Amino acid sequence: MERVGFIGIGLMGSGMARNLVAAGHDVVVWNRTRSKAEAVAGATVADSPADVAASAGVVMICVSDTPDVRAVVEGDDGLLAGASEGLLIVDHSTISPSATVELASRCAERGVAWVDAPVSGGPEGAERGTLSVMVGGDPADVERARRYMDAYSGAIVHIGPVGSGQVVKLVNQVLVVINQLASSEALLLAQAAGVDLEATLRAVEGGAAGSWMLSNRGPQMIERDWRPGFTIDLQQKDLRLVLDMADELGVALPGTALVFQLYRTLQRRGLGGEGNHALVKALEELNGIRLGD
Ligand code: NA7
Repeated sequence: MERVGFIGIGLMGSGMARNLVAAGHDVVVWNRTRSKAEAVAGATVADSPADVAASAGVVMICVSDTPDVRAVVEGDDGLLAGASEGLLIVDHSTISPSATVELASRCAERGVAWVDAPVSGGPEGAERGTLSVMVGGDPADVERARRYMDAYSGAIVHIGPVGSGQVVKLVNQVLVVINQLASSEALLLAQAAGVDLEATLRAVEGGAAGSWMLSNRGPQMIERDWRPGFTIDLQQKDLRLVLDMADELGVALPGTALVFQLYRTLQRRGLGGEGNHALVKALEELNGIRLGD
């Protein structure tokens, strides 16, 4: 096994990096805010992405958005500044599929391989090691990456060439937000009718209407616990990517567009740092009904 680097110790990256250490890998980490990297017990902390690239054979990235991945890869002290031929970059961030293809081809010119591997399952999945990973890349690179991703993944699906993992992650986000809208409308209706919300959840989650969103975020919505598994600001970043791709392809996604607008009202109210399940607050405002009253 090669030494493995991990860049981006945020809500997702921290669980993933910890699981790499727990699986016995030799792990080197870097995070812009150094204290989060230092909190990964058993890992070595590097001074820059370039240092990570110089000492590891495979480097995972899990940072916020497309410009952030560019900065980590192509910045002055970025991965390419320290990379030698044969390095494999595995990008777990959710970013633009077309920027992914472009970055991968610039890396290829330097003999550096790229696998896009966005994840689903939230910080809970990262911590439990049960993430779903949607992978794009050359089959040999994907097999090489799989040996490390196994430490935090429940399902690793190789979709096709570089960029295809990001495309499928955007498909995933359509399902996430429409499930979130469904959960919000359903619980508000139950609230208006005066039935017990927890009993409602228990009664419906095992049937045809069940979803990960309802089972995992429904209880948080009932308790009005808005701590993020995934923030509204990051959700909007993904929906922008979804709507851009749909626009390029000439596809209408009316439900997704509606959720994007509802989240915008919450961002205007300064709630962008809350979890994506706070979507229900936009519908509470429209209806003058509040869960839990
Ligand atoms: P978080 O918890 O907001 O973490 C974001 C991470 O990205 C965090 O480690 C940030 O460092 C890092 N970051 C953000 N911008 C940069 C730049 N420009 N340079 C270096 N590092 C940066 O997000 P999640 O963990 O929930 O999600 C991460 C990705 O996975 C995202 O694409 C999701 O859509 C899926 P910081 O600690 O702020 O210094």
